[in-house]
Amino acid sequence: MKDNTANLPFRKSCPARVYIFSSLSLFIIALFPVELCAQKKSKPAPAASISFKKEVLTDVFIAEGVAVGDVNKDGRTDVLAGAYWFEAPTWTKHELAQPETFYYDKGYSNAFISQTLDVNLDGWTDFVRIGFPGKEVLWFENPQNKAGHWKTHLIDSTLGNESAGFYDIDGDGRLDILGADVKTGQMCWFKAPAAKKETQWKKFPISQEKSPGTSNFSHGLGVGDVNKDGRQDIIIKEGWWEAPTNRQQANWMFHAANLGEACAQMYAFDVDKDGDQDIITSSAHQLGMWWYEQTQESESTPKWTMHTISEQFAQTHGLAFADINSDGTPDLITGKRYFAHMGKDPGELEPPVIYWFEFKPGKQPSFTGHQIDDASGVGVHVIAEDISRDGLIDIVIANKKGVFVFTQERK
Ligand SMILES: [Ca+2]
Ligand SMILES: [Ca+2]
Ligand SMILES: [Ca+2]
Ligand SMILES: [Ca+2]
Repeated sequence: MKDNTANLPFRKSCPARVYIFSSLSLFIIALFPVELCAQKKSKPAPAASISFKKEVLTDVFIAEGVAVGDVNKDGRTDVLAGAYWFEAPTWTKHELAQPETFYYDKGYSNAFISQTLDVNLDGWTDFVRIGFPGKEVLWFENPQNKAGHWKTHLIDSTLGNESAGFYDIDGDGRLDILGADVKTGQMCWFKAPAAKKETQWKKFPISQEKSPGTSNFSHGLGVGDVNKDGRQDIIIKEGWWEAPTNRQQANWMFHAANLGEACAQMYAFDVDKDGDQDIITSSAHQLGMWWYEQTQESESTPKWTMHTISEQFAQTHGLAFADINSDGTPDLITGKRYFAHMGKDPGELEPPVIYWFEFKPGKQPSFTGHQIDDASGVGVHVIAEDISRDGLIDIVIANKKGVFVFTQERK
């Protein structure tokens, strides 16, 4: 059986940043040898020994999504959200674009799922920001420690699906963008520029026109190797597209499957350890976190059976899958997306919690919830990466409550 952890869309261990900036890794190692070598090898930890130190970077609603990366090349991981970046370690706020005012009970921001990437390969990490669903996707060029707003570049004027995001679709070690062309109804991926001074992203539609999952407000999207052929497939709640050898080709084969209600990010993992991939999701606006067990209905038709993971809180519109306790298996991190529909969703006025669910796969898989906080929640995604660079996964979120860093600590 293949190592499932190799198939995660977001790498589970600490050197994620080195991976993302693979082309710069030698440079970074040369610059910060002590920093990287100081990362301790993390050991499996009981949940009772794990806690999180909360830092409030702002309590103003500026974004629904967030990104992390070393903006100023001082060897520390900074946080980027909306029109700002927050400089570690004291989280000094800097404008990177013209801010706007957003109201938590009247609407949304212009900054949804976000990511850092050295787009133009100049050695400085840039900021890529998906806007309101169906609106534009922008990247902001890092000004290399010079003052002023960052130069803004348009990647596409419209991108649909509320979980459009950043994945390495073609497996070249560099993140791409996955989302929908709402005009044609095609699922597409955008390949980041691969050469210096190149600024254009190349767009590759992979589905037929008018496919499911491709409207502005479609819910549920993820990447994972569903058929275990070593290639990352694209998953929506209506089924999955099988990645061909050449990811740039059109019309990937679609396998219809009922993977449930409107959800957030979707992950493929062999939850019950029977050798086939199952799918993990969480409800975007209602109540429920689920895994869909893959069984064989007939020789050629898989059947997907829903199992509930938790019904502790609603509006789990962002779901991360990362190894919090260092036991080698990714865990689930989610929470309530506070005021996701301006107070109209179920459980809207309950505390905006954030939880990690300790996941033990097996014939009787278990997901044990541990509360991290009750006054933040999640946005449209959750960053689960080692930002303090000690080998332990930390959590960063932006939502209508503000921007928050939760640094993992162990007793
Ligand atoms: Ca920094
Ligand atoms: Ca595959
Ligand atoms: Ca399975
Ligand atoms: Ca784990």
